[in-house]
Amino acid sequence: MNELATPAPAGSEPEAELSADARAAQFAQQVGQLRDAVIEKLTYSVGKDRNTASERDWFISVALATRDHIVNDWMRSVRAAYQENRRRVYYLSLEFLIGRLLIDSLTNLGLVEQMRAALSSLDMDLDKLRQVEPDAALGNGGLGRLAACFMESMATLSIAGHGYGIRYDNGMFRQTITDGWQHEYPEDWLDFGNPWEFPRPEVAHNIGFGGVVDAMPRDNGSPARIWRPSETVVAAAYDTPIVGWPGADKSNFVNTLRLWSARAPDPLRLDVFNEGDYVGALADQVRAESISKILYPADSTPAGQELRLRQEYFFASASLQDLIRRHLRQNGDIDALADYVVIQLNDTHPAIAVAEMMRLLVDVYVLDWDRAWEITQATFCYTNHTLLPEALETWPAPLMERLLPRHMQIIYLINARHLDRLRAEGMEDPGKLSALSLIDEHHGRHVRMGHLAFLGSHKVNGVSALHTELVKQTVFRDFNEIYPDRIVNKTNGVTFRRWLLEANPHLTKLLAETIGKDFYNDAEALKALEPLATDLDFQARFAGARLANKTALAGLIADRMMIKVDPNAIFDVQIKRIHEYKRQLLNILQTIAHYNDIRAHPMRDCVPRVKIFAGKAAASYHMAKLIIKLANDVARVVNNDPTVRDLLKVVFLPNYNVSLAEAIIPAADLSEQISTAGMEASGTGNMKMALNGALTIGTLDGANVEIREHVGADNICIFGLTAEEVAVRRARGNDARDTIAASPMLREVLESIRDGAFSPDDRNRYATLVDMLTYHDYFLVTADFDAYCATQMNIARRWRDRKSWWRSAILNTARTGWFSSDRTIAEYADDIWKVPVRPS
Ligand code: 26V
Repeated sequence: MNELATPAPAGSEPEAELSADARAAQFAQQVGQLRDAVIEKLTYSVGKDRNTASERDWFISVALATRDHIVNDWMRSVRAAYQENRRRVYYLSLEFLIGRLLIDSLTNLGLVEQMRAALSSLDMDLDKLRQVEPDAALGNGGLGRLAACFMESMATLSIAGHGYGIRYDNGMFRQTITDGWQHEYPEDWLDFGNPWEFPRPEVAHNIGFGGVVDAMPRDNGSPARIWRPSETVVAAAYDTPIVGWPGADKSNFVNTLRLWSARAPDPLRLDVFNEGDYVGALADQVRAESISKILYPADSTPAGQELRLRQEYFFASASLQDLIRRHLRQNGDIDALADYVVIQLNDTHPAIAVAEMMRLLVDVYVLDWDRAWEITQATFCYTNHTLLPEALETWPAPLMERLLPRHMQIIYLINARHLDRLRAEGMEDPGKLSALSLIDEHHGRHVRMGHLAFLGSHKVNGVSALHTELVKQTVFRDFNEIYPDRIVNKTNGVTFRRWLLEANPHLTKLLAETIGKDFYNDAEALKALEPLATDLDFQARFAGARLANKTALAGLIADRMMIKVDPNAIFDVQIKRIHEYKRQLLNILQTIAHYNDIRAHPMRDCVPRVKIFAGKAAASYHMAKLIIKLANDVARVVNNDPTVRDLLKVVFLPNYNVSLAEAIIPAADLSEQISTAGMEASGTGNMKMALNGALTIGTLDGANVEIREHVGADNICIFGLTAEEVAVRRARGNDARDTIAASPMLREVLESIRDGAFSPDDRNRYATLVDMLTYHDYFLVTADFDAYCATQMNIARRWRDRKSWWRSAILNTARTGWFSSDRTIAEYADDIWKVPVRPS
């Protein structure tokens, strides 16, 4: 299936200097070596014979053979960073949504075809084996996937970057859909071992919790504080090498993702065991290890649980201890920390690191407070990823006092100094002072982690131009007035290796044949396609590559869902977490309107469409789960209605993850980015689909605004209220009843849902949902409905004019080079981190 997965083996093949014969000889030699290596791994590492090995055994052998190719480059990269005494970037993130690594690693090593040939000589198929690898799903959605793209781009740009996170035993839950309802099951990515990681049992740090803080007299008069934790957990390191795309010198830079696993200091309490309490003897171990047991599977609702705070502190403390130890080993001087270290906080999840850094500098390394604060601020930077009020983390002060008593003292002290300074500068307004305080006193004391992250950092960034503006105007308005230079924008990006070269080999091959391979190294080189946008021959080939992807996806849909879809229909795709603000509901309502229209006008010539949905709902998010049920109910009715005659199909693909995204994105014609304006910080799926030649239907939200600027207003379909209009509408109080009354189409749709047309087994199922839309339409679904439907009709018209459609699609691919995460990371490096990057 995937014989085109041939991004040039750039890593290992100095093409320009070698003759064709020499290249062929080198290729054959690599194939032979890989074949031997795979057999050796199968025999001596997996302990299996060729005849009895399962596909999983083969996958592990192939991964281990691949890993060996990474290790030399890895050691060279580590040595280079050390010898050049590079300034290091530490990316602290509770989530890394990596997906599979086999093809990713082989691509960047330039060994895809060699491995394919090696395996085929062993009667094995690389494309089959790649499917065996479980996804590393250590993230919820956009924020975690961004961290994974950033790791790859940092390696690509030869930045000495280290990722720090948690090695969850169970990542994002596995979603099944039964009878239309979502069910969650634990995910088991580690069950058969993880061939990419290196356990580092010698790298372990003690993490304290609870206890008391003692004051001890010191020579200089001010007492030293000694924290005596009541509980200690050990953080044990596991390293995964992250290979970058090769640079101009053809070498691969390799960075480390270090994930922490929690251990009890003692495996069991022997005294308790000896008394016969076998379960009690293990209690400490269970409690300690629960910290790295499971990823919090919510993407915005506050966790509000002690375990989440324990996770945050556990990984923040382990990471700071680790990086300080590395710094001291190399530079010896804690005072110079900020010269050699920059720490990026991925959202507020690691924000407790600000207080931990102060504790380490003041209590352990005995720096005076002011100097410690200078170093802390010069070291940290913070990225905000959401304005949703429910996602802005706060922790109850009593919980913090109990779990992290010394940190709470430090936070109070940071706050006192901060407020004193504001007062000294003339701020008197108690309302302003209370808004700027690290402590929210409104409904029981809470620590505002966003405020702590802001104050402790020298740069704070939003993730798209619009989002950054809104960050300045809303959550950090008062801070922005006081520190006007601190907030900057860094529009997100995605790694083109995974999201174009690996996910879409058909298109990649066509592009390489047409404009050469420059875009492998520099995404902006895709611009060379622009003149071909109206070339009918190229259009046909472009459409052909896309049709191959759509046919493959149709096969996947048939296999998994037993639904037959026509690859020539418009593939209209909405794939992302299920959330009211992302408005899957708007899409479903329009689907029903379209269905009604087909039935009302059976003779009308209509463009065939396949509506494809995928995404997970947080387990406790009832409305999101009801939206999934509605999508499935609508799918059942529409797909089984013979009057629809295949003009409309609705598919909800279960268990959305990185690998499923890789199958869907290259096959999307239409990319749904329809959030309530002002609510989607950036989006990154929008970039991936545009890059692969989909047209976007979207609101002026997040990075859609910049996608429009880049691809041109003619090549994107924008509709709906703007962020400003949303704010005005909400301020004046939005009453959907008038809107519904004014739209016969919407009325009909809502009535059919309310009357149980899609839930004959439970006619009341959607009563609350319709009520919500009628009386509390906070996300303005009804307000944007007519504009959305009109835009969808316009899209059908555009689809009929295929020449114009392909022109727009090609221009989307040609003009989205700017959305490469290499560009984003180069901006971070230049503007925030102050580290050099290797030219492509
Ligand atoms: C918040 C929480 C709250 C507590 C429970 C666990 C949890 C996990 C994650 C989050 C953060 C959600 C924020 C997020 O994912 N933002 C997304 O970030 C993307 C990358 O910048 C961006 O493209 C999306 O627009 C934005 O929604």
